[in-house]
Amino acid sequence: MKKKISLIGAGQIGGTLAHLISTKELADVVLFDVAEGIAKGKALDIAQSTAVDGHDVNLVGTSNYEDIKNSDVIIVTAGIPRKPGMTRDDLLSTNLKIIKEVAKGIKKTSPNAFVICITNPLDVIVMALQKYSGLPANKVVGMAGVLDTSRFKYFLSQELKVPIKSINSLVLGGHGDTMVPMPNHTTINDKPIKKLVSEEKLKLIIERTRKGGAEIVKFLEKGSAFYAPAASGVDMAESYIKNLKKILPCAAYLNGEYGVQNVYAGVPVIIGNKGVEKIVEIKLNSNEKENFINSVKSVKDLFNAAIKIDSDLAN
Ligand code: TXD
Repeated sequence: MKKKISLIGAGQIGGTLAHLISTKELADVVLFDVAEGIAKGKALDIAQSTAVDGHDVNLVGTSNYEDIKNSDVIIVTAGIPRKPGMTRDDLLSTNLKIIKEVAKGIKKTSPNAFVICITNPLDVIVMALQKYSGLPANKVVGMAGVLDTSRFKYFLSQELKVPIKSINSLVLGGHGDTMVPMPNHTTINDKPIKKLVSEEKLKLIIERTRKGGAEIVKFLEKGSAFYAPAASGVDMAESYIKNLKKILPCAAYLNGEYGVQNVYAGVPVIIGNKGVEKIVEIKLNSNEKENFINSVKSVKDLFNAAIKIDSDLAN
């Protein structure tokens, strides 16, 4: 039986998600947006592209939540992106209101879906989405670590002129300046990165990874990154739909893991057909632990700001 992926938000990332899902024939697609014309236009355009390579995928564009009924996966990008000079946190109040509406639509039509949130500020928005929707925490996850890790790997591959496939790494913590790239958990052809790159160079690459989103926002002037975020979201959706049980760095609900309680943070998780099936606890040295806790603190601080905007989140 063909799976159904609904994309809430048919903007830059939503449209790219739809196209990637269609070229991979991963599932039928519903593109949902309050700007119905954007959803319908992109769905029709991508549907017409399936004839070129004979991809067997149905695409629908809509602004009616009834059309997302019984989705297997829902990927949420509804919201506004950053403009140059804005931080991800500047998007909080606008995107919080949007996500409350989206959560209502999901709860009503697809309470059994696996929900991947992409909207920024990611760690707080995914936490709000889970609270507003009431879906089980293991079925609501945030996409950030896969993107941040792909940026980190790309910069390393450029520096060392090695194929990206030869690099294993992960980035933990929040999606923002406090993210925690993990050089001690980074290898190239199984060789520890610290034996291949100078400390100075590694620091620069880590800094560029932290600012990876802002670098693209500056170039684009209008809008933010969308190809790599979409590819990252599809990687997570595919692991769920095909039960691949991939270990992926995602914003997941922690309930004691890593010594952290009742907050979403970027950690390695196993994604299979039950959703987040396991939080993978890796050994952190004191510096990594400190950085991780710092990152979690910034998420908690911003969530407290979210509660000030909407006290419904306090429950
Ligand atoms: O790694 C990550 N998680 C980040 C996330 C990487 C890059 C971008 N990140 C964030 O994703 C970005 O800061 C935004 O908050 C979201 C979506 O970014 P995108 O570039 O796709 O934004 P667009 O092109 O503005 O698309 C947003 C769409 C747009 O078409 C609006 O009409 C629609 O969202 N929108 C809504 N859809 C449904 N329901 C409501 N209420 C709604 N409001 C706006």
